[in-house]
Amino acid sequence: MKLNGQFFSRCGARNARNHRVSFAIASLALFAAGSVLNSQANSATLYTENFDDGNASSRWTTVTSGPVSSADFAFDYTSVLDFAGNPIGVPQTGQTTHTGLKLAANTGSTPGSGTIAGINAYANSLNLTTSVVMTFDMYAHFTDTGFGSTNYGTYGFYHSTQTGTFNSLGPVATSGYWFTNSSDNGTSSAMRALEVGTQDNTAARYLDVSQNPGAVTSVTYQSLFPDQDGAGGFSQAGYVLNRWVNVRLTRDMTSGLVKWEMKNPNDANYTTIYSVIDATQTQNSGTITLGMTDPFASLSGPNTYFLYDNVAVSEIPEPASLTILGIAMAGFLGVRRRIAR
Ligand SMILES: [Ca+2]
Ligand SMILES: [Ca+2]
Repeated sequence: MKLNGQFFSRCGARNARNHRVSFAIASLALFAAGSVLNSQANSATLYTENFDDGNASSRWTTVTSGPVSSADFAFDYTSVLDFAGNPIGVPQTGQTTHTGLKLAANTGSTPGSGTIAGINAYANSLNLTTSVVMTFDMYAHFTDTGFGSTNYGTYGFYHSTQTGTFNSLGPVATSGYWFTNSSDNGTSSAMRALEVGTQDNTAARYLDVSQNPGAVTSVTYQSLFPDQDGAGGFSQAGYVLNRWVNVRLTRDMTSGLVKWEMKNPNDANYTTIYSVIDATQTQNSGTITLGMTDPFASLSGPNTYFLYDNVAVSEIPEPASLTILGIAMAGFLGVRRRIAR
């Protein structure tokens, strides 16, 4: 080892042994540091989808239930207006593109006709097997007076199958962690987290100790998403209807943490909507999904749909590597102290 030789040629004989130990441990520390850095660099991003190239439909598998559901994987929202007639804008600061995924369920033009329906898109060629963070942007669009406004965004990760929709208020699908938020307060629970088909109704695990942002005690929900139209029904305090929302899902397989967070595009920090330490962790591989469900037979109008954009999945570095680095650094510093005496 040439570097080793050069290093020791400059060392006095008396301290050669200490220096050799010091150098070996320093090398280990540097190797460990390099491993961590490489690990972070290599594993930082597992998946991205911005829908901007127009070919995203080939990269996702769509499953529908109900006869009038649709997916547009190259939807241009440049000219989409909100309830007040203003452009909906973009969900990320500085974003210049306006192409995303549009999902609709139970959509039609005749109020009064309709059926409960769901649609989910699953990313192809993605198999999450480690701890990850998933982020995406969502807009629950509704400007159809006279039609049903209560719909749910449905999304999740670690789905070992690409079959099954989240239909009505429960997933037909048989795998993964699911998260679903009502666009407004049309049901008893707007925020629902599920493992496979089992909904977690432990209130303490949700923001404001409630799954219902409309409850008078749900002050954080309502300050997070303030009402935008006063007495009007196109926006209600605490609900995601008619606004861009940044969503973040976290799964840490070491601790068992499963966390669901949201924020407005201009917020500095996410707000935790739901958090649990999953002791059993039975859902340990699979892909991601984005979806929409209409849990009521009343029809959704032509301007009632969910938009998604800027999907990304990053791996959480394993803490074991950091532990190795810590041990190595402690050993290195210990030797340094002994030499200094
Ligand atoms: Ca996009
Ligand atoms: Ca309102």
